[in-house]
Amino acid sequence: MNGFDEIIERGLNEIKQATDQNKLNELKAKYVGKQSELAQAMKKIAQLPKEKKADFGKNVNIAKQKILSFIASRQEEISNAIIDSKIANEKIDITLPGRKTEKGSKHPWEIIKDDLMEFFSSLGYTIAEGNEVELDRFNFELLNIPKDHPARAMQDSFYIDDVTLLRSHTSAVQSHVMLNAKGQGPIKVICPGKVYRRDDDDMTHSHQFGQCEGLVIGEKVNLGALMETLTLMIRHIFGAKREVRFRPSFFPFTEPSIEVDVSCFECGGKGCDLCKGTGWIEILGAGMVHPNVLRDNGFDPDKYQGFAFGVGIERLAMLKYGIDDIRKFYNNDVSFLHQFKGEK
Ligand code: FA5
Repeated sequence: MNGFDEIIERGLNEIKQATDQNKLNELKAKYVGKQSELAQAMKKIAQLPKEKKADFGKNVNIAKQKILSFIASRQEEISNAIIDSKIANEKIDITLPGRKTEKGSKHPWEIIKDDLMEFFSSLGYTIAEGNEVELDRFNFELLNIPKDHPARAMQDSFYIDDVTLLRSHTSAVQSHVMLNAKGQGPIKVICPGKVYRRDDDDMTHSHQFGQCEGLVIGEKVNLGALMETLTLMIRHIFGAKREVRFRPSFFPFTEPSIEVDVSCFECGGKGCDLCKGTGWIEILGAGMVHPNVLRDNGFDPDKYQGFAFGVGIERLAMLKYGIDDIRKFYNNDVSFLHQFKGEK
C-alpha cells in the first residue's frame, strides 16, 4: 500500500513473540526509535517531489502508529498474563485443613488457687493482694517475731537488703489488712500467692511455692470455727473420704497453733519416701491470732479474736492429683501439664 507494509508485518511478528517489557522496549526502539528504518525514511522526505511529500509523511506516521498500537496491546497482554499467573499461584485452597494450634491447659497450681478463691468467696471472704517483695516488719516483726527471734530460722529467707526480703509466707499480708482496717472488725480475707524460702528442694519442698493465707477477725471467733472452716475446705478439695489429722503446733503469731496433715496418697499411710516414712503430708499451719499480733496491728485483743491459716498450694495439688514430686510444678514439662487438660 505505501511501501511500509513489510516493516509493519516484520514488526508485528516480532512484537507478538515478545514475552516481557524489556523486549518490548527494545522493539520500540528498533521500529520507531531515532535509528529505526521509519526514522531513516523520514529523513529522505526532503528529497521527494513536492506533491509526494504529504502522502509519504502520512504513510510513515500511519506505520509508526500501527507499530506503537501493536506494542501497547502486547504490553497489556503481557501484564494481564503476569496478573493471571500471580492469581493462579497465590490462590488459597479453602478446602485444605487448617493448621492445628495446640491448646494450652491450666497449670495445676492455678487450678487449686482458683478453686480456693472460688470456695472462700462463696463463704463471704474477700481476696487481699499482698507483696512478694516485702518489708521485714510485715513478714516478721508485726507477726510477733522480733529481730533475733529463734522462730526466724523456721523460715530461712532471701533478703534483698537489711530490711527488705522476698516474703517467706503469705502471713505477711495479715498486718497490711489489719492496719488498713484501723482496729475495726470484722475481717474475712484470703490471700493466695507465691512465697520464697532458702529451703533445699526435695520431693515436697521447693524454694518457691504457693500459699493461701486466710484471716478472720471478729468479736466471736473461736478455734471451733477455724477447725470447721478448714474441714470444709479440705472436704471441698479432696472429698469426704480422705483421712485428715489436726495436731498441735507452734507459730509465734498464733496461740494455740495447729497443723493439718492429709494421708499420703503414695503409700496410703504406710510410710514412703514421699511422706518421709510418716504416712502423712502436711498441708497447712493455722491457729488463733496471738493477742500481741492483734494489739500491734491496731486491734483490741479484749474485744476481738481472730483465726488465721496458711495452706500450701502445691501440697494440695500433689495430694489431689497424686503428683509425686513438687519439682514437676516448675520444670515446664508440657506432657506433665497436658494431664490437667479439662480440669476446671
Ligand atoms: C507458715 O508458713 C505459716 N505462715 C502458716 C500459718 C498461717 C500458721 C497463719 C498460722 C497462721 P509453714 O512454714 O508450716 O507455716 O508453711 C505452711 C504450709 O506451706 C505447709 O504446711 C506446707 O503446705 C507449705 N510449705 C511450707 N514449706 C514449703 C516448701 N518448702 N515447699 C512447698 N510447700 C511448703
